[in-house]
Amino acid sequence: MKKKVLLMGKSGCGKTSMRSLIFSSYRASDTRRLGSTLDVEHSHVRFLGNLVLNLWDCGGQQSYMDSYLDSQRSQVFSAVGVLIYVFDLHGSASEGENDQEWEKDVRYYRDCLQALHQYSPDAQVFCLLHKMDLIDSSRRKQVYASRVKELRKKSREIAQAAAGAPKASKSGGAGASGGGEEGGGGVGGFRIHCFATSIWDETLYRAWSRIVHTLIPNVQTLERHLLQFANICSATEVVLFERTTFLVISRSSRRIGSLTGASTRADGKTEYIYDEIEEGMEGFREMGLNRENGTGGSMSGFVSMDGAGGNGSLAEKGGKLNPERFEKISELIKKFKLSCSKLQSTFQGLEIRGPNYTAYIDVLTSNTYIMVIVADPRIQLAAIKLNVQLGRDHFEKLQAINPGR
Ligand SMILES: Nc1nc2c(ncn2[C@@H]2O[C@H](COP(=O)(O)OP(=O)(O)OP(=O)(O)O)[C@@H](O)[C@H]2O)c(=O)[nH]1
Ligand SMILES: [Mg+2]
Repeated sequence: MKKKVLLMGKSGCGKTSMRSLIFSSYRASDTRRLGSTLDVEHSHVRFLGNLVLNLWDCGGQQSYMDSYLDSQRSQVFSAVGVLIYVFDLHGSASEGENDQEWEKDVRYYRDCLQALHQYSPDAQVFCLLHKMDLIDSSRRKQVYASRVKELRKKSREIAQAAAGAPKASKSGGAGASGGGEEGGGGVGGFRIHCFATSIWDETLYRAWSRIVHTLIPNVQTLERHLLQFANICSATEVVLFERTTFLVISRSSRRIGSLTGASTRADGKTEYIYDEIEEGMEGFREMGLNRENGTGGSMSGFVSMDGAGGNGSLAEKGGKLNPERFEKISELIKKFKLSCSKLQSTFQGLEIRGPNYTAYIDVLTSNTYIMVIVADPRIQLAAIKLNVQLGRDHFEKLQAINPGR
């Protein structure tokens, strides 16, 4: 099953950088030498076996943008699964002359949304408010909130205008029900999901994990089986990562009934909350400390998992679990894998034994890694390993029979 993913935004906003970090073996600092993308760069990324992401990295220079919206309109905006629109907050975050940059950006965004409405009315839209690390930490929250408010307003206006206007003829006709859906939904049109991101910390992994999460077929089934596995292992938490990107695919927790950013439905299935009104500041998280301007971007220092503190700690002060802990692990393991490959060895797995927990990361299926966290000191690591070994066939089959949507 193929899903077309459009990556758009003005030139230099960081599209190719984020793609290279997530899907290729780039470090954040490597992106400084990237050149501007010419026209559209296509790549196919196999994700979880039968899901293939057809990524369109659309060069953002003005002449290209104009051409996507005009002569290439139907070709670019047809059959889109997800539009990821990247905004460069740096340079558009302060009032005054830089507002013109932001307004121009928003105009292009609006035009793209209109085209998407016309050709792919069922597409999901993600807005990444990027380069957050370049915004003064005291202003990030306020800048994010005001920009998101404006984007939501614009998106609603476009939806309402489109709902009022007669529908343009669509090439495939797949969106014939789009107008009715918008009307019935209460909040018209696309639901836009916003995230504050930076290539220098885990926020990028968080946003992309949420994006791919919406594309994975039958992810709820996977989550159910994962919860069952957690119960069998007496594990506190079990997390599934995609093997090459290390994006979080699924997670199950026995400690916390309802996961951060997710809700558990009456039928026991877990779903992310992506409601436009409920979302609020959902996409915003305070960023890692000492990482401004990329100075602390490399994997430096020790990461505590038990709340002992320190920058990059996976627990917050007072022992409260950091909601971003899994994305932080994605980021760290990805960097660790790169370091391993520099030493011409391959990353296979990880065992961490602390006073209050045991964490074990290992390959589960041909496309996934599993992380099992056990807090019960009576559970032996050997037992966890054996359970992972015994679970492999089951999860491999589950993945294989997973029908496409
Ligand atoms: N500080 C900071 N710099 C970033 C971030 N993301 C990307 N950059 C830098 O932004 C510059 C431009 O990034 P690109 O990824 O080439 O931009 P692009 O959107 O692909 O640009 P076009 O291909 O011209 O459309 C590079 O020097 C990156 O290192 C970020 O989160 N923070
Ligand atoms: Mg580019």
